[in-house]
Amino acid sequence: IDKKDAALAMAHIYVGFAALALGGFAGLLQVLVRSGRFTLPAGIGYYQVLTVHGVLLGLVLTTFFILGFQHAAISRTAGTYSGKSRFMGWLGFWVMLLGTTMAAVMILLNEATVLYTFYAPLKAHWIFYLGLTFVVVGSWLGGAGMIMKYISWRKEHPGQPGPLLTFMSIINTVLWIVATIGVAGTVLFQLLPWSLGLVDRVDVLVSRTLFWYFGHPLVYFWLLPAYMAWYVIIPKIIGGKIFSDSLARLSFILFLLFSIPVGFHHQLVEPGIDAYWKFLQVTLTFMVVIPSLMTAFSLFATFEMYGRSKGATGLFGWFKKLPWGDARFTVPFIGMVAFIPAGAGGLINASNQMNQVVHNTIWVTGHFHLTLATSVVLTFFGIAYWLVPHLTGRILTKAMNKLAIVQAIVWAVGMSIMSGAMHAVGLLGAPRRSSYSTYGDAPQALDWIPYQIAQAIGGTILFMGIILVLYIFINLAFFAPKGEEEFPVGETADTAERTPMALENWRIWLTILAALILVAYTVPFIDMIQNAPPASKGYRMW
Ligand code: HAS
Repeated sequence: IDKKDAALAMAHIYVGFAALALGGFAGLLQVLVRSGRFTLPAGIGYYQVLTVHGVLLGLVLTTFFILGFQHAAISRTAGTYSGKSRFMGWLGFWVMLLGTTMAAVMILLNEATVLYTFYAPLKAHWIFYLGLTFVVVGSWLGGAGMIMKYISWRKEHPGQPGPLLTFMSIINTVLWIVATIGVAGTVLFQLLPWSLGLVDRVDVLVSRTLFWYFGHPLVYFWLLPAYMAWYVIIPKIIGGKIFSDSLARLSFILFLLFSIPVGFHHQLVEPGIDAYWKFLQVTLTFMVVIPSLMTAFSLFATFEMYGRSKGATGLFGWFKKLPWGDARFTVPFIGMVAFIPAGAGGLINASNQMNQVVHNTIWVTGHFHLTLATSVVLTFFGIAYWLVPHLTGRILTKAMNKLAIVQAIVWAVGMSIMSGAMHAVGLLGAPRRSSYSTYGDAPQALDWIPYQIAQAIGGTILFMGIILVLYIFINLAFFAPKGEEEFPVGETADTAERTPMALENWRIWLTILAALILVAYTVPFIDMIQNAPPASKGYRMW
């Protein structure tokens, strides 16, 4: 891609990997503390370190990496950015970086130990909330740059569907913009005034609901770039074709429609929300599983078509034909395999009765270390292994390719141990987000100890994985031999149907999206506001 666009994308990716280094270290400290064998020095608190870990890895690494990747993907498939798009991209980057710095300083000063979900009643310094506001506004500016490029492409190519990777990036951007309205609402109207002392109390239920209106689509904002790689990039890397352009687009549209009106599945045990609305949102949650099943189907089809074209026979003969020695394929593939148990865990979480068992246990932490920290993050690493050299004008050498495969195996082993132990001990009732000294040393908790130690072992192996990926990243960014690394973009299979233009009719999809959000949230919000007890009673208010 164009050098100036490459610089914009790389700027985001540098910040993402810096967050990985610091956030990963915080993760190591955490599993050690939870094992009960280690105490943090200098009076640093467990929850402070947990906040550093969650914010840096869950919010900073993801948002910066995703925006960087999407800028590159759009520039590659829709063409070089105009001056205006690039300006918006840079403006967004600097505003986000300013916001991140403000929030990070407050966390390090222990003025914002509110975890990565930061909803009330935990309260942070106002600078933290202002920083978050800048991060969100910055991401909107960057997103606006992408949308401007897409609009100009469509004007130049009337009657044609946008390039698939660009279309997918725009879906993810729209999803992000609609989702962040919720978090902007709670930050601007509740948390900022409260932390500035302008109001005494805030309604915690409203704060949590606005957060989860954002918090669930957030996880698909993380997932969709991985799906972009699985749908569009992996077929090219293995030498095959995309099974169907229309299927890929439809699955992204379904994510846009169904990922937002489902936040209540994080609030199933919460009083103050009528069971009817929880039921409705759980039903919608099961709808958002469908595009993932479509993705699994499409991936198997791509692999099988490719394998058969190479002479594979039998039901699974294609498996042997895949390019196992190529890190650009193998690393994300390990992520795909992890997504099968990870997704199954999600279905358990979403089932009302089973949620009563797992909610607020460390099972949930196990779930998102398989989804986000394995499927998504390994795919991001797999992307970085060709994207970083592509952007810096270098190549992925054979030695780095091998090391990248070793890295992914180390990661998979560490994560299987850590996340497996989290799932298991969660079923024994071990709570999430609690320091060893909060519950772990109680006699009733003795059964948990072996699992906590397994978590520490898994977490330590994972930390080695982080050191390896950082080593590879620094090599690819600064030291690998100069050359041209391909930005792979797959073509659609000849057998696929033509893509209907209705799939790119934003009027239809945005109308359905607005209708679904209104149906899922209007009455519950009216209920919350009408039934809120007077502030003087204190209930639900802090
Ligand atoms: Fe989740 C909690 C439900 C997916 C992340 N989730 C969380 C939290 C996070 C998170 C961070 O309903 C904790 C939030 C907090 O701090 O409190 N989740 C789901 C459901 C799905 C799901 C139904 N989650 C994700 C993804 C995440 C993520 C993706 C991040 C990226 N989750 C929940 C619920 C809770 C929750 C409840 C609240 C729990 C509570 O009580 O607090 C679904 O989207 C999953 C669908 C996935 C599939 C799998 C498809 C498989 C594919 C791979 C194909 C493989 C191939 C290769 C082709 C159905 C596509 C195979 C080759 C071979 C040879 C085998």
